[in-house]
Amino acid sequence: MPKMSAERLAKYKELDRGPFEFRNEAVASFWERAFPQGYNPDYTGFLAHPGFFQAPHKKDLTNVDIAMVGSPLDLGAIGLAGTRHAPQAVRNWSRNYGPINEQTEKIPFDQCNIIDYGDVEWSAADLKARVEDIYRTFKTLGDAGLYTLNCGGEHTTSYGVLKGLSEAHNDEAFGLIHIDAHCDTMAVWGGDAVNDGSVFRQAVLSGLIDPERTVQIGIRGRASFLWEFSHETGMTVISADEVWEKGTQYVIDKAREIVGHEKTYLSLDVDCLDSSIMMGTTGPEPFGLTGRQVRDLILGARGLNIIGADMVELNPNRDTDTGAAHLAAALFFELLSLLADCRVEQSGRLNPTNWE
Ligand SMILES: [Mn+2]
Repeated sequence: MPKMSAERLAKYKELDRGPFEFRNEAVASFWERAFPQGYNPDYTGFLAHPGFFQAPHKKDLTNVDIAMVGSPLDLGAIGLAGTRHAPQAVRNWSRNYGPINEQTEKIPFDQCNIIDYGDVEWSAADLKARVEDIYRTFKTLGDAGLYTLNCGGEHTTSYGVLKGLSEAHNDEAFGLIHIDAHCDTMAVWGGDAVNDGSVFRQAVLSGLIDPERTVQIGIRGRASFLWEFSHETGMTVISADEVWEKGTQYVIDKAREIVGHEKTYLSLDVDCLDSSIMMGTTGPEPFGLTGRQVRDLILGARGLNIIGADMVELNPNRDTDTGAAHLAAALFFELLSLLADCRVEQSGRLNPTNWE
């Protein structure tokens, strides 16, 4: 190899900068602002802010745009415990994600004032009381005008969230984008009217969501005969096969048409993902979606009036290599990014996160 010329060497030395002196001004200014407040680029060590994506942990809702909340509940998953540990697992793996969204090139913490509100506190150990606790928490957050991002827990948590937010929004019945292997619209079975297999039937019957503005995406599996209520009430059911055959863009266009521009909630059950990459869940199903397909569906919801979202059914007890939690945390960041974009569009202003 010939020796490098002095000119070339000088050129490369010119490009050698400090660790946070990025040419991308948005990224450089984020680090300049957030680093002194404890946001840490070293995700392996001690963190000053150990919440979701290092969001500040606060209960004061003044001037807050988005609250992330853990709902560690698994009593509504018939026969299987474990999802109560998901908020902890997602917080842990959330260290790997942020601050910037690679696709949109936006930094949620620069767009919106975001907090980790902590986990829903429990008043009793039984399912009904816990769903009421979730309801009260999200009513408080909705009343304060916040967008919410719930980390279940199993899918019953969505019922408490929807009830709280609906009341906070003048009893509005929201549109719903629901990504899942299962429609979760089965009848009462086993004594609990609201459980993780019936949550969206009960949400319709309580007037929390509008079935005609509901789209369910990724549906498949041995339980599909259970979802007659979805078809009969006018929900749009898109199977996982259809996502593969027609592509995510087709599904996004269809979903946008169905939910329109009224207020909409997005619910992501991680079992929408194929069981080869998602065994860490209550009801794993083969022949499902890839991480990239789900990411693209979330990206495609930009410009809609999404006022809240959740990710449910991650079960760390079944997640032997923690790969499921790792992937789930990535999708949770996509949901946070989506909510930040929607919030800025609705409010027409930037309101950066303050860790102090
Ligand atoms: Mn499911």
